[in-house]
Amino acid sequence: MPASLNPRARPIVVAAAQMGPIALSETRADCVARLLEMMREAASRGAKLVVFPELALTTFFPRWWFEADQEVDVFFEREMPGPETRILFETAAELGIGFYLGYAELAHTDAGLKRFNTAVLVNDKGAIVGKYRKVHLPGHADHRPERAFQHLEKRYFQPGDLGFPVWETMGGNFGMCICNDRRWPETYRVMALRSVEMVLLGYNTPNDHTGHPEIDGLSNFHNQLAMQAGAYQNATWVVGTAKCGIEEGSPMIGQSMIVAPSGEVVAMASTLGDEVVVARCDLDLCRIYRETFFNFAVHREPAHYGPITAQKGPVPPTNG
Ligand code: CDV
Repeated sequence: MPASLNPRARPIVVAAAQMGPIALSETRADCVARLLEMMREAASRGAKLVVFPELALTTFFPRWWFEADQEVDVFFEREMPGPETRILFETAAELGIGFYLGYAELAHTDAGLKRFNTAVLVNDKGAIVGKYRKVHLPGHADHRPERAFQHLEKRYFQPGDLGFPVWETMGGNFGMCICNDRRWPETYRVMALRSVEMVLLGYNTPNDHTGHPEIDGLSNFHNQLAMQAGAYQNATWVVGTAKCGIEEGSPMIGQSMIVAPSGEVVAMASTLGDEVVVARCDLDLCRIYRETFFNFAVHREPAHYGPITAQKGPVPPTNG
């Protein structure tokens, strides 16, 4: 439904700022310059919120095996904002635009030093309102030198310890997740149960990583399927932003997109490079779906959903 036809419309203009490849040789300053250019373009096109990719400050380093912690630590941020990233926060405040930024986080916790695949949500005043640490880490922790590109997120990151919070800010209810999280229905459902209206997410999705060409050939389809299903079944907007193109020889999908609570894609990138896509999103559309098909309070039957939290893997069926 066009926002203009909804008397209770709460429109927000949102941008997905897709990045083409980041070379290993690119510095934080190089990446931040690219992000700033896209932030300015998003603001000039009326956006009040811009979503950047997962690990937007470095190349996708989990594709390589690093033996020593010091080798991999160069890809991690010790503070956010830090000296190189502060300009993003200052510019956001000047332009009056919020942003989502994915990065590798080196955190000093009570339990010692931890590494997370993290995103922050920054409001239109340049202040961090929320932090999310990736829960569903894909790949493997062991060395697999036979692979042209490994996927070592399970080696370099701990699973996120912050759950899936939802923040009320900038006129709406916003949640975050990161890349592989978007394939898991639990991700969206937990946030929907916290009244999310827009899920923000960044991704790096290689399409040569499974060893099954028939699956890799469906990478774009699965990308759309996961975000459209998550949006529709949970009556929420989803803004997904890729880092894409051929990065250090590894091909990654694009298709950054903005999906409505109807499940319809309202904007999608058409390149595999730096590209800003913008859409005007009526947050009140979530209410319309939540008062009809997906009225959770009326139609959900949680008494039957126990295995979802009680079990990690499947158990055999009852003998018939
Ligand atoms: N960065 C990711 O989480 N990538 C995964 C790949 C490995 C499947 C993804 O879900 O796109």
